[in-house]
Amino acid sequence: MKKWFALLVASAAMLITLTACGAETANTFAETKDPAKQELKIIATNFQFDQPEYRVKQGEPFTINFESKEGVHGVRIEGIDGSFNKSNNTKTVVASKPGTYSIICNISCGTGHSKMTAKLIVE
Ligand SMILES: [Cu+2]
Repeated sequence: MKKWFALLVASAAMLITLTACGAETANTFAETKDPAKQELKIIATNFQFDQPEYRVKQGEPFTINFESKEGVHGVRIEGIDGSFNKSNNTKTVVASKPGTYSIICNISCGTGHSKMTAKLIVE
């Protein structure tokens, strides 16, 4: 009986943590029409992004510019609505809090697709 209760408490705690994390990520970035102070330039080739980590400053609008120099790639950044590719390659957003967010290729581009990951660090 005690074990069962402990398990229930543990699962509930885990669920709360997961939900909280998701909500936090979703609220970090907001699209803005304010002039950008930084640029987040991401260049994709077969099969990698040009940097393992990208950094932007919290509270300063930044413009995302995505370019695919080789192959057909797209990019999705955790917490930022939509994705970027050749025809839709830019957006200006602002981050409200620091954190680390995953960057992934969202177009099934070939053998190295699963290795196409990077990080966006908001500092
Ligand atoms: Cu890919």
